[in-house]
Amino acid sequence: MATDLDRLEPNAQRVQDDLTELSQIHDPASSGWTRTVFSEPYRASREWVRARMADAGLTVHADHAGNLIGVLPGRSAAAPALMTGSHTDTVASGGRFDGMVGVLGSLEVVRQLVENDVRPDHDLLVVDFLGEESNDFGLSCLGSRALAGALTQEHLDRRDHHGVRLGDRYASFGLDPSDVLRAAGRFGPRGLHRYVELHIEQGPVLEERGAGIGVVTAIAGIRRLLATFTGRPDHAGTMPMGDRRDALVAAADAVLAVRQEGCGAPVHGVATTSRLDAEPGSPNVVPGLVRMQAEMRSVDVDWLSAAQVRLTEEIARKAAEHGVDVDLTWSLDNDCLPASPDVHEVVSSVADSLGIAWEAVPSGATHDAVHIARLCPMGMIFVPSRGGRSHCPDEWTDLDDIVTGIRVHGATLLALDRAR
Ligand code: HGY
Ligand code: MN
Ligand code: MN
Repeated sequence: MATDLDRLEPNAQRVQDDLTELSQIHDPASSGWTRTVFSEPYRASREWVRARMADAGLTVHADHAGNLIGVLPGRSAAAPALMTGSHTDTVASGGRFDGMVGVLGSLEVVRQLVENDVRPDHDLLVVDFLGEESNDFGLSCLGSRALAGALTQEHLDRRDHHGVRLGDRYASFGLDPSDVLRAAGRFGPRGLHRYVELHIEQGPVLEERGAGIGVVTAIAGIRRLLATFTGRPDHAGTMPMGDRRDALVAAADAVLAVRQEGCGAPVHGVATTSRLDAEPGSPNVVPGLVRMQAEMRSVDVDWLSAAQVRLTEEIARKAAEHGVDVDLTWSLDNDCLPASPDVHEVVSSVADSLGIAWEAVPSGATHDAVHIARLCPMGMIFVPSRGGRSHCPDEWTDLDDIVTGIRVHGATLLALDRAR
């Protein structure tokens, strides 16, 4: 499948320099690397990315939703565009590779194409999507969601723990919320041909199986839970144990119920409680109010739906035992989505032709690809994560593995360019 053109050799030192430079733009006050959406470090990093896109030979603009879109014009004036990219925002105290490998790897592909005078038929769009990481609004993939027409007024009206609206955060970042809602499909008049994204695996499978490349089979669906437990505040020194309505004890049972569901999943399925806020939080007061944040994920949508029902019943039952009322609000972050078989076939054939061992793997992490899949057939290329760790300062992928991923990424884009 691969031709000489596809053996474009990434410049490893240039990739390393880009990763190093971008990782230096972060919030110094926190451990690891923090560049969360709408933050000042994130604002600064967007300017750096925009400049690197232009240096690579792309014509760059920011769309209404805050996505940075770089265009490498193709030879054909009639063909739909090829799209690739990822994100450069991080979780709080995150790592240096999640998302960055996809954006900077795509820039290295563009530089190889320009330097070797290889011009695809299709326009090539390289996108740094705004705000891929889930945030205080419980919503991941803000930019790709908007581009795919899936960001709604309800989303913009969501409030964070401090009561701030998402729409107002956009405005504080210089983006008009009403424009954000009109960003759908505004990347070119001829639609999209294919989308492929390069990303770190963020799990242990490739390393365990000694594979250099993961070909993603599906992206997990995510259901998010916000639970509010209302008990009764009492004096911690005088109220007898049997007479209490302790909201934090009810929440603790719910945390264990979430974990039990995740551990009981028959196929890929996970469940996590990530936050408990107890009030009043005084050492001598029985907690009267607790807010709990949790999520469940799986590539098995039937399990996900059944688990949501079981968990809702179990949490309510346990809360009643403690005399605590509970309000459960579930939301869908994204549906489970299979990758396109034809893009999957191209990636695996390219890896085979380059003699690179690959594995078909599901993605427990969500990605911008899950939203762009609304616009065209999509696929993803994974590179190994050391120890399967991610969303933490220890997140690491060897440069050699990143270069291998870029080689497969570039050859895949050229193969998709030839695909009708
Ligand atoms: O949450 C995720 O899976 C992704 O890292 N935003
Ligand atoms: Mn990511
Ligand atoms: Mn992430």
